[in-house]
Amino acid sequence: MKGVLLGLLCAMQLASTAPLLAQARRFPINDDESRVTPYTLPDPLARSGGGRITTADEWRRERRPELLALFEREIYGRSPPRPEGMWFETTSLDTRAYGGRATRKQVRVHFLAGRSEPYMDVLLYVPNARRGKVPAFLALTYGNHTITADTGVAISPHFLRDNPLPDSAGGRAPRGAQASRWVIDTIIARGYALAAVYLGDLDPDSKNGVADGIRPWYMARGQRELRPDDWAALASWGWGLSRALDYLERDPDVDAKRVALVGHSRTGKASLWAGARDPRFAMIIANESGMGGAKLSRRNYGQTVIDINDAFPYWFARNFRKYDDRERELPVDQHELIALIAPRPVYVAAAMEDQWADPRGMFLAAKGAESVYRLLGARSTLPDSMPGVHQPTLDGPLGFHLRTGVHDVTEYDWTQFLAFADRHLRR
Ligand code: GTR
Repeated sequence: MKGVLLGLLCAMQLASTAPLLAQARRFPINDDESRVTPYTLPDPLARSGGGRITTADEWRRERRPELLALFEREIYGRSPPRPEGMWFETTSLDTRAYGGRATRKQVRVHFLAGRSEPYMDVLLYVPNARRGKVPAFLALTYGNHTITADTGVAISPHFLRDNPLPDSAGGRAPRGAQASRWVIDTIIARGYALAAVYLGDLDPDSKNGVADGIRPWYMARGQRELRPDDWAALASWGWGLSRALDYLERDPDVDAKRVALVGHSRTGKASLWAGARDPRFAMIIANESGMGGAKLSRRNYGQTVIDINDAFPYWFARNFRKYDDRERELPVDQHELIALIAPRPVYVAAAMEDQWADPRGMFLAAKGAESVYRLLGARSTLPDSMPGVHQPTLDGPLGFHLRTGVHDVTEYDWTQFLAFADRHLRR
């Protein structure tokens, strides 16, 4: 089953079963706050060999690389470096998109020198009312054509492979099917560009999909299967985001130093990982990213490691399976993933009827990163305890909100994301 459908199904399922998570699951799932077992989080500033990190320099030189390597080895898997010989091909350009308010560009990013495959496509909308380079949001999609009704957006050949269409009219995921999640008009009007990449251009998001993605292209000679610490689907999506930024660095209209990643759910997980690895991203927005994203793995509330590894064995490195039902043995927890992004701004968003993603566990992960932000001179303004609904924290480098409603991306979410970006990305 493919991305869009799965996303919809999952949103429906979550909407209807919010208080009953435990019953429908293959593995016991806790949704009762009073049954959360006490846990101790690893201290991001504790040296593995003993002692504490006390300066920004020690963090950058010692601890950050150490933590990053742990996340890479145990959770997301190792990704290849930026490919040499990458080349970019503008496949279409229209200065009259969105009623003349935006320029639409589509750029094919070819990963290998001298050949067409493998590639991914970047869809880019740039506001026409711009003076100089603009900041941008960059996101993964379930089909670039699903985010807008704009008929000029190409349907990725990989999308057609992943979603065999019953007819040419759009079939299962017609143009604009996900448009409510993308306030493109508002983004443009507020002076931001939007860049989008279909995740299936990198990995098709299915159990036996690896052969259709880019990972086989980067296997060593003679290597037949992925090693326990090789990159998995989430890492391949995150890697693609870095490749999109490689392109944006060449685009004359985008300020590549002010690119915010924005991701929801599985793409929120991939965005956090991309932001942790690649310091060029200026800001990360992770909407309802849950398990493997901003949620603390040690908190037994909502989705667990065993559940996600069972449902999506291809999202994480094989090593992650060691922690099925053994979260406490993880050498890291997800507050340290946020800390890896410090001092760059991170926005974590949650929804009341998305207990699966553990709103409180995500808030606590952001809190758990504060010590690193402080060490790097960025003062968090998060409240001491979990805020109520519709009380966003927007000022400090760590943002958070909890809204009413289900697992989704709504206008309320974008209102906060844009406000957060205005505060931290505007000159
Ligand atoms: C669910 C998964 C969540 C989340 C979600 C999504 O099935 O359990 O962790 O990633 O999919 O991406 O919509």
